Amino acid sequence: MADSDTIFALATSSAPAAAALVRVSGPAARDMFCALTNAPWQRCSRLAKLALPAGSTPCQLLAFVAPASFTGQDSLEILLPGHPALVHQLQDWLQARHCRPAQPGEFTRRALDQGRLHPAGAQATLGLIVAQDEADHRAAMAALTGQDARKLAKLRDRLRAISARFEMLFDFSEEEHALPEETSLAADLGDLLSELGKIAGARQTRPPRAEPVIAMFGPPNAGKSSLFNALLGRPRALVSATPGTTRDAVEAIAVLAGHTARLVDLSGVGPQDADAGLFAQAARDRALQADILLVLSAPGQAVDAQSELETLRGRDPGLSARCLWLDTMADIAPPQTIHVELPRFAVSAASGSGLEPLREELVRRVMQAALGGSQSLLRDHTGQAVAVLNTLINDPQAPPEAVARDVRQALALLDQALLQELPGDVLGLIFSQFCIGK
Ligand SMILES: Nc1nc2c(ncn2[C@@H]2O[C@H](COP(=O)(O)OP(=O)(O)OP(=O)(O)O)[C@@H](O)[C@H]2O)c(=O)[nH]1
Ligand SMILES: [Mg+2]
Repeated sequence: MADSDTIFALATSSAPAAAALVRVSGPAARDMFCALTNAPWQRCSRLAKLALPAGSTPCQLLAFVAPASFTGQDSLEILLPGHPALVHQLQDWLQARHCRPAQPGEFTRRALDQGRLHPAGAQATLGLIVAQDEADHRAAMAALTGQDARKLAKLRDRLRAISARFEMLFDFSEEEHALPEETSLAADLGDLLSELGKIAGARQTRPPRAEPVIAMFGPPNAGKSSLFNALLGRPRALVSATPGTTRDAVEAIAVLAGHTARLVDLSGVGPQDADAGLFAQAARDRALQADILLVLSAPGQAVDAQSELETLRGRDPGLSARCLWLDTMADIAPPQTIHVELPRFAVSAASGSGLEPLREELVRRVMQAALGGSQSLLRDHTGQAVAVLNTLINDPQAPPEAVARDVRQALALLDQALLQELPGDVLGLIFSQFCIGK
């Protein structure tokens, strides 16, 4: 994947629309622009005509001269009528002119390679893509615009000053004037801690997963194995009308829109579970470990499914954030009218109805799980620093040398948060999660 290749990607939806935007980045962008407009290469917007098999097609060209472009390379944006056939023809046209389709995240990777984007920015861009709610969105924007980093840099300087005062205290701890200074330091540290806490965020975070686990959970005969096979695209698990068919968990790797996940089909749980609850208990344990838990309920099973969900929630109050509720067998009956406080999908493994929206939601959640809970190393490191300082502040008996050591450790964590020196494997993970065109 050399940066000397010229890459292109559709940046808008592939569905019919008023307009479509194709981005091009690399050395061939300049020649293409000059050939199409007879104009010199410069940052500008020009109208042009593309000679496509469908005929002469009007388009608007936006030229970005290196290094003043998103990728830092010569880049072109081609805006044309949003007809899928025309877009395909333009893509063929580009391939015939030494361009190749971009890999997922390749535009952002180039921006990073050319120094146009900070690793934290790349990560925040992904955070924006997978944002689940307003809070995620706000956090990703704060990271992307550098707002978090600027705030954190100031807080780190404050902590550095506090650290120096602690060191002095350590040196003069035998002296009388140490006591008022100790009180004032504790107060300053408390203030700082609450500011740092705002950046770290209150959200519970989970470590990144290479293969996020999606588990099928619900009463016997809820259609778990059928949905497992449907998502997998092949008949891996046994399906039968006899309740209690699945006993040991069945696992398989599924690729959902290019994203890898581990699907786990569990034994049925509830009043009619198999083998006096032995398999059901194993199923509940596995369900709690899932990154994404699908709670399945066939017509007539909602009360049982809900009571099982409550049992699990009793063991992990944070579980709801990882759960989706699926009303199965939508081809034979509509979803039961029961209130469920979870995102809800009506699906049919038999007819395939409702599977597409479910897949889209799963892809989003798999991307999030693959990256871990916070989607920000800056926030993760800040969170670790907050944890260190919290322990310290809650232990007033700690000897001054231990306090000074902990403050130094927190400082190092904040330095790391600001440096954002992402190891290569983390970067690879981030870019593999991007959609084409980003
Ligand atoms: N009409 C219809 N029938 C379905 C659908 N999904 C599953 N079934 C049927 O429901 C029965 C149970 O399906 P399974 O997928 O084996 O259910 P399960 O939840 O894995 O059951 P256990 O392994 O016994 O817990 C089978 O007869 C399936 O053919 C569906 O979407 N529509
Ligand atoms: Mg089964």
